Amino acid sequence: MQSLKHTTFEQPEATKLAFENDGGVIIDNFISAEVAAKIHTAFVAALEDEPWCNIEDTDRVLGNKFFGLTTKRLHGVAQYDPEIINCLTQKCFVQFARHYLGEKIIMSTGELMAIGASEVRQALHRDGDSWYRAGISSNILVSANIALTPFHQSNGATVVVPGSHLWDRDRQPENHELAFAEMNPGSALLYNGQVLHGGGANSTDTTRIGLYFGYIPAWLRPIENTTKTLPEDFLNSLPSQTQKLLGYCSSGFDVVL
Ligand SMILES: O=C(O)CCC(=O)C(=O)O
Repeated sequence: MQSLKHTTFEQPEATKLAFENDGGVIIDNFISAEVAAKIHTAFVAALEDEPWCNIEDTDRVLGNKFFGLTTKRLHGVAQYDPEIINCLTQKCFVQFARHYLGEKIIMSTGELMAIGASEVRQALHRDGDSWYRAGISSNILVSANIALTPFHQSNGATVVVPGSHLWDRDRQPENHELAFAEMNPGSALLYNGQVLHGGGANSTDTTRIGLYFGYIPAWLRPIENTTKTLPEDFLNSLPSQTQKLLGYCSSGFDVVL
């Protein structure tokens, strides 16, 4: 089995080295354990209301073989607690994403990812494949999965294949090439859009919860349409730079014909 390196944002060179070599690195104390607990609490009611994806409901497209069946996903996450915006706009995270994606970046999506008891391992995949058809050869995604509960191999810690962002696309990993993003609440897995990874199997009776953010270059179309997932009043209340990070800004065809 492989392991992922742990660094902090106070060690920028070690962080970049691990990210570039392995395609993923764990940032210890990305936020404090107290802030992680506060954010976790903010999601409790919404998570309870949200059904598991294994319900029989043909209107729901989320519960499928890719996402899993004993998982819950929430979007529009920024509105749940002001600390979430602080995570997203955290200087070190934004600077890190800019280093790889260019000066102008936006959030592609924010997602609460809960993996419930008895969930099986998700298929390994590359998140950058969301834009696969665009045929872009460079990495266009820097993601963070912040642990809001402990992440262990046994309860669904994200499975990562270190180095696979540099592999030929059809190379499949052997079991000994997998690593588990084991971390404490408040720590985060930072990973490259080309690295193979997936939600882990949860053999415990607890739910593992991660808060995901992905940054992309501003010229790329994000996955999440924040004007649909976040209330307009909330978006209007944010500082303009935060609005821009969330892709909420007026642009587009503005020529008067
Ligand atoms: O929850 C996780 O650890 C990762 C989930 C994931 O990679 C996905 O759903 O695309």
